[in-house]
Amino acid sequence: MNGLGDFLEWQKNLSTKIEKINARLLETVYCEQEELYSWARYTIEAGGKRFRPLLTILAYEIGCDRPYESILDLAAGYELIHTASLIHDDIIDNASFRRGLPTLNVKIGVNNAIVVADYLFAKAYELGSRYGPVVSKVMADASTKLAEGQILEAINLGNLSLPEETYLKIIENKTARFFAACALGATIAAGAPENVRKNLTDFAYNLGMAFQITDDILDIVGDQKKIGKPVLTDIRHSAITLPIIVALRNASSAKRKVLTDALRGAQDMIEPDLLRSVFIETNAIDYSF
Ligand code: GRG
Repeated sequence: MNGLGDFLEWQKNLSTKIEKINARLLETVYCEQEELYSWARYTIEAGGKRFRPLLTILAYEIGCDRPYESILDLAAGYELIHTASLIHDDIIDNASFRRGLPTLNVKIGVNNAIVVADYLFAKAYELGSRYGPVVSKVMADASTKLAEGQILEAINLGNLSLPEETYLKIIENKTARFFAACALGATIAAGAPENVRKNLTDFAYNLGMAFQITDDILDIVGDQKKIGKPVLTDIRHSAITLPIIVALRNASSAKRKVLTDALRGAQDMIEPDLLRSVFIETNAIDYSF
């Protein structure tokens, strides 16, 4: 791929790529156990942006001239790890909505949801193993970082003095390193030269950081229909994100109290518009965004 023209052409074929990713995901999770298959299908058919598999395909196509169909297994593998981790995340948060539908924990109960996620993880690593030990390790390392990021976030829930560097470490592990692994795994599979691997991996890492910060902003000002879950979900779970760190730093004491009450789980006291006004007045988010 060379230049903007090629990228625009690439974008035109996006829906075909998403259809192929979806077909590969469904083929992969097929099994004889009827309930397991239908529950795995439910999570896959719920959709999602398919950002990670698309990034995997993009990096592969930049890395070599072979057709992207040969990287679909790896792309699907990354999406399965992502989907499985969201199932676990929803269990941890006791969340009710994901991708615009009831979460698996609500639909089939926590115990079964845990097993469906475990099943998706198993299938994902099997797909990754088709590209050899080096690519498999890249995939496994990304999962390790995902777990580290999740735990670092969990132990800091409600920590009103969370340093910005710790927040950045959390999102690096939860999202940026995973994006970077998509690009690295794909370019290794493509046999791309070292400089191409490095540049694409760095690009994906930075994209991941920006993606997660945007995700954190959308938790405050997003549209529930577009983000697929209620707004202010993170705040209700006392997660400390970048807009919160900035707002806590800049708020007057009255506004600070509104925010700290919300973060301390005083659920009944959350008035969304009042809470949003804290972020706008403290310049923590630009509402014209
Ligand atoms: C993989 C070993 C292992 C453990 C998992 C539960 C857990 C540990 C990690 C969860 C971390 C987490 C919640 C990451 C989510 C980050 C994120 C930006 C989610 C939203 O991604 P989108 O917007 O979602 O791409 P869609 O639904 O579009 O796919």
